Amino acid sequence: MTKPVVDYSLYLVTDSGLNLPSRTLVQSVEDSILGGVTLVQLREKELSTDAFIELARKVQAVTKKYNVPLLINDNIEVALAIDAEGAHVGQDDISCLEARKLLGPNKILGISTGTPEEAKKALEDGADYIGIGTCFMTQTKSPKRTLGPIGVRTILEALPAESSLKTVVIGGIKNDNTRRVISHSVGANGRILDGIAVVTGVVGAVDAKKASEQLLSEYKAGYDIASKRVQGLVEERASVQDVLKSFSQLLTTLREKSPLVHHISNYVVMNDTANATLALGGSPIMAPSAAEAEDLSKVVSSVVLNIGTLTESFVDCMLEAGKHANAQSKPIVFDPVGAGATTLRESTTRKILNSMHVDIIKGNAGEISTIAKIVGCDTESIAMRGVDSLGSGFSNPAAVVQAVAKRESCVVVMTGLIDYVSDGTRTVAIENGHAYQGRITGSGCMAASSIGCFAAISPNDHFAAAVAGILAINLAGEHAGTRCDVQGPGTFRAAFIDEMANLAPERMLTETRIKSVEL
Ligand code: 3NM
Ligand code: MG
Repeated sequence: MTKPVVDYSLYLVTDSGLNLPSRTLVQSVEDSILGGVTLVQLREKELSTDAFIELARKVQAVTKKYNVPLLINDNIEVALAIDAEGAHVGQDDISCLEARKLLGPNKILGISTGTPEEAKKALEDGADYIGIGTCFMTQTKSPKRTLGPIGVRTILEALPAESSLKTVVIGGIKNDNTRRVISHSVGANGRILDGIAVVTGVVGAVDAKKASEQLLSEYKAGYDIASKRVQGLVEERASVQDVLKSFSQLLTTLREKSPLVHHISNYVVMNDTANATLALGGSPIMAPSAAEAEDLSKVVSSVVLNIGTLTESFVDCMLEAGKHANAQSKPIVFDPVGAGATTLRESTTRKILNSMHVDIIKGNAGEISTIAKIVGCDTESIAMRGVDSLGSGFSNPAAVVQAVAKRESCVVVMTGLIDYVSDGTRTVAIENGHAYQGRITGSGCMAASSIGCFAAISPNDHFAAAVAGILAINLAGEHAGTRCDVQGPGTFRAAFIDEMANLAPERMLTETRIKSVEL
């Protein structure tokens, strides 16, 4: 017998304890195979070897009927007794080398891994595939920590691009996160996950067939996006010149449409960000309650997440709002205020980036630097810190912004004396602005609101939205800062809001100082 060829796309891992009482485990396995499950693992932690063999034979009757490979969790004796297609072992079980010895060369062998080192060892030890986990919190196990797509990506990147070791992700994989996990975990080495391994998402579903169909279709959609990313296939993008031309039109549209912009903001700037939104032409809704997030996602046009004055309830609300905004395809602007300052802020930033697709990230040099670290972007090699005359601390801030944007497939804005905006391909430096903006609190948060307003009316071009948002704020800053009635930060703050409302679309183009950066 030769080693079976395995399709890992949708890997069902069973759990009798979680199986709904309305059907037998065997029935639920059959239903899920009919829904598209491509590989089954029988995972029984409580059964004696004899009882395990008895159940395995029943399950095998079904998997054989549909020609789907069956793997046995942990117990090699059971795998051999029923001549299953292979086995899966955990880090605390029998070693991969031992398991291989017992199984022989023609059985499928998989091992659970949670670190790059474990993944590399699995490859050396002759595993056919690795389960990468735990991705998200799960009731099925009690994980010490979760990896998220960012952690999964780090493990994929530890593997040689050309190795034949297959990879599946496990832990909290559901219909509503599969696409993002697959598309977002693509390694810089071009590795894409070969499948998703699911327990509750199938075993706990009322209709296991339908749940499997949906999961498989989400996996395929994610794979599609991922392979386009690997091939560098990006859609045609407007040139920076065209973006600039559209800028005054965007402001006009913003005022005509007055879109609702959902803010989960902080106590210090809530009033300023709401007023800035209004002054620019949007309609702010300040709603920091998780219970409102789903309802709001249906009526708002964009979401701004700001992690200043962070509390646990803000975190819950942001995660909930992000999930629903993604589901409704509403753009998300993320303002990682003080991201590196505390453990809570750093872990929240990681959670946000892991659990939703953020469309635009806006931060200062320190915040973007923290984000670069979280997403595994090697800024040291792109631009040394501490040798820059422009105040960002990076010798080549534009390159850092572009690299983070490329890595996260989103638009990144880094504010400072000069502001940088990049979508990973197009990168610009914006020189407009006034020193007073740095002397009041909330200027940066208002910039995020401004970007949120423009993203609301430019849902398909977030780069244009970010450029327009930054330009609008900076031009208002210049107008206010040079007014003769402005005496200091206090009067500037009022004038700043006034000048946002006074922005005239037709003047905007002539005043912009923006440069395309070629890297
Ligand atoms: N192994 P669910 S997580 C069996 O991290 C298993 O190795 C994991 O269950 C690992 O799909 C996990 O219900 C449970 O979240 C996955
Ligand atoms: Mg185990």
